[in-house]
Amino acid sequence: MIFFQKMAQEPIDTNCMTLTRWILAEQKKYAPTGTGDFTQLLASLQTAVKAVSAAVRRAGISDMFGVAGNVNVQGEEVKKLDVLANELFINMLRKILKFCHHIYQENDNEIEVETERQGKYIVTFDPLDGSSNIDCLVSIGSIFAIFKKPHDEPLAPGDALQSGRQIIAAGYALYGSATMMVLSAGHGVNGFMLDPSIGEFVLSDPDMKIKPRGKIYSINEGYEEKWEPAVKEYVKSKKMGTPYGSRYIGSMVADVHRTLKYGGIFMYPATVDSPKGKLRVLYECMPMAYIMEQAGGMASTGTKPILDIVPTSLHQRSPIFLGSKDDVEEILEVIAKHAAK
Ligand code: AHM
Repeated sequence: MIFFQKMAQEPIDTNCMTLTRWILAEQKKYAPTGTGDFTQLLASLQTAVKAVSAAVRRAGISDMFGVAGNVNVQGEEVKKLDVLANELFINMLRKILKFCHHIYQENDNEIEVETERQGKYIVTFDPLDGSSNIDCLVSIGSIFAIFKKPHDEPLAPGDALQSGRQIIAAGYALYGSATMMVLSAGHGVNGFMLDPSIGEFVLSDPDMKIKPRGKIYSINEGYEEKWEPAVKEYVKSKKMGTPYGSRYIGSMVADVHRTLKYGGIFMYPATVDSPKGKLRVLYECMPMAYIMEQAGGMASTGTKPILDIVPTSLHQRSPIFLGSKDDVEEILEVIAKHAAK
């Protein structure tokens, strides 16, 4: 039997809001007399994300999986995907000479930028989060936050150790079944889908809001024996009555994006082995907390908002509970009850 189906012709939006247009419009709206540096910084981040996305999509056939320094069948040295992503972010940011300093995950050293290149901003980023998922093709992502340089003097070590309340923009890119960039510059959250046919991010999810309560909890349950009693009690309660669904990808960007879209709670708590949790404050917890708060959700360490942390070291970690307001408040009540015992 042969079926014939007329393919529905997708209407072409000849006036779509691309991320580039949106960035320019935001600058006009909120900083009409600005120098354009911030716009250029966001545009460079966008370019880095596009380049990483392209690398992720062809990683398998380009032999970029595996260990750094691998040699491919042609005898050429192949960069591992996370090394490549890191270099792409650094080079895109460095090129524009507008940022001053960035803190990233793949190396324990900050990148110091020559004095004449120092600009007004500090960027913290994780170029390829969820790297343990690379080789099995599970979604991975990039995360970033932008702070202002706190003074006009040359940068000093520690200038990046600012409270999350000083963030001026943050976001993430998810390399999933499509590539999506979710961004906030302090006036709500917008999601842009990469349209591969034109190579542009197009506004697909305007003014994203998280539901006040969801039906999904997300945590690595393999560590249950190592959790504090409050977390054990809370997770157990989510399995009673009308149980919540359980979802855990193990890529923070993917888990947070699902939480933002469907509601619910994502948790990476402290464990006996990691009393400060696993996720890094400056380039994992804070950017995601900023997005969550801007979308009407919450993000907490268990005792205070993530954005209230003033880090004392660049690679500081924190436990994190983020997502729908009612869900996060519920676990905070359980934690407070245990603390009062
Ligand atoms: P990575 O940068 O080594 O990939 O670690 C960060 C990732 C997060 O994306 C994710 O939320 C978490 O580690 C998962 O950790 P675990 O495997 O302990 O559940």
